Amino acid sequence: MSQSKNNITVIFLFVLLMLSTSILTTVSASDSTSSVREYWIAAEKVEWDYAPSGLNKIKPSEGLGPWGVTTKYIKYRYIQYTNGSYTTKVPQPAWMGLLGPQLRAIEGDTLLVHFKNMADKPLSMHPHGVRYKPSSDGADFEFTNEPGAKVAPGDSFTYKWKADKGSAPAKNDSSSIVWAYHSHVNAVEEIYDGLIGTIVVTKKGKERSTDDPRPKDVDVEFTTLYMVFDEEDGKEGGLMHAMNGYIFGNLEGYVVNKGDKVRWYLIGMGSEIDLHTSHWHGQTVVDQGRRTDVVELLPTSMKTVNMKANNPGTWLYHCHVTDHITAGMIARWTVLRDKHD
Ligand SMILES: [Cu+2]
Repeated sequence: MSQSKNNITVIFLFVLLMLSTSILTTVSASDSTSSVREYWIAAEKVEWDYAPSGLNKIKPSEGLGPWGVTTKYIKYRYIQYTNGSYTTKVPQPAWMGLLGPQLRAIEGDTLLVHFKNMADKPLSMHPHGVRYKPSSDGADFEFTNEPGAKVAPGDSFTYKWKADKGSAPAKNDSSSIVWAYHSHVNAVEEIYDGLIGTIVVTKKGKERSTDDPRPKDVDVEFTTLYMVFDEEDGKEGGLMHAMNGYIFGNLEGYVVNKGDKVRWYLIGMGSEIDLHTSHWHGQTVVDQGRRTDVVELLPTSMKTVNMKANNPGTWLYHCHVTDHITAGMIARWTVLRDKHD
């Protein structure tokens, strides 16, 4: 009798062990499908030059006009560091210009964004598109009293943003989509300050690997922010019609190889004058299934379009609003020839 009781106990313990193993396996499986991605970002006060060459690189004979009287202004920027010691900056490609670092997530991931205010006024980080609690909204301090909504100079705050299903590409989207983030203590002032960057969310299963969240179905990704920075209270020479903070062809580095699948992330920002129409010479793009070579951007539009680069050459790439062409919202991009051309 005592033997049979022992057998029952052994069987019971065995079943319990199997159950607990299967529960543990499930938990670890769900963990392995999503990641926590950490970023260290500082806000810093910098001098910015909208035309570092000093030239109108599109029509040199015309010069920089009223916008060239001065091209240097004090701006604020989001700068990425490798870790919480904030000593080593993460380099950015030249074409990113004034843009803050591009954060990345795969659908299901959590972003832990450590923000340090190294500037001289209260600032924050407020994201579009991702899911967050009020404590990680980075806005509306006078209502919420949340510390992340107003980070004092010298202080730090960690935002927790989830790239859930509601952040990820939907049925008609590309395999990755772009969202903006910006400072939101005094949002209008701080967007013009230059405190703006992007988040790219890749659809689950479309990433290159867990460690490399870039979409696997494209070769090159570029981002362009179209915005008129108002530097002198509306005076024409201080209305800097910029692409990523550059005017008159000073934005450089949009270079691809013939055959590349290129994804363009386009952001519009600003006010009523910021009605922009992104236009490529030499190639067309597909915008959510629609073929075009002009993409409309209103303030805070966030669009993702795709291009198969197969027409070698160096081409204009600009806003097609006539007044904005005149004011220098224009750059170039290049498709390199291959040995068969
Ligand atoms: Cu424009």
